[in-house]
Amino acid sequence: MNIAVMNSYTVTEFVNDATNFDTFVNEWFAMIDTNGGGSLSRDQVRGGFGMFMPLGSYSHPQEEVDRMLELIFTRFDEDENGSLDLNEFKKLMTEIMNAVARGIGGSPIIVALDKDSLLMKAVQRELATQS
Ligand SMILES: [Ca+2]
Repeated sequence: MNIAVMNSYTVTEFVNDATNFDTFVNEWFAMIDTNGGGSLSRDQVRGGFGMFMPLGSYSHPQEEVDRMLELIFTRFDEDENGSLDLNEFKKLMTEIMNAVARGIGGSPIIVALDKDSLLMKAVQRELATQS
């Protein structure tokens, strides 16, 4: 667990850094696409939530997760083939990070982060660009 200071800028800059964000999205996609099929099924996305939102996997009842998956696929499975390809997944990740940024707001906050968490990457990037 690391302590970091961040605000919405930390996250939006991370998303706006296209090369960096693409790498990040590709890494997550590869990690969630456990069978290397090149697209993510509902079960894989469900598993993915456990990885990037550890809170969700324990504190949210199954129906809530199902409802969230339903919403995600309705909105982001643009070709309606029942799975998310890399492009669709990238839009989802962009949306999630922007939602996180709005939640944080413009004032600096102190957060405790696991080293592998989504936000940790954003913080590390900000620190790297400052030095
Ligand atoms: Ca699709």
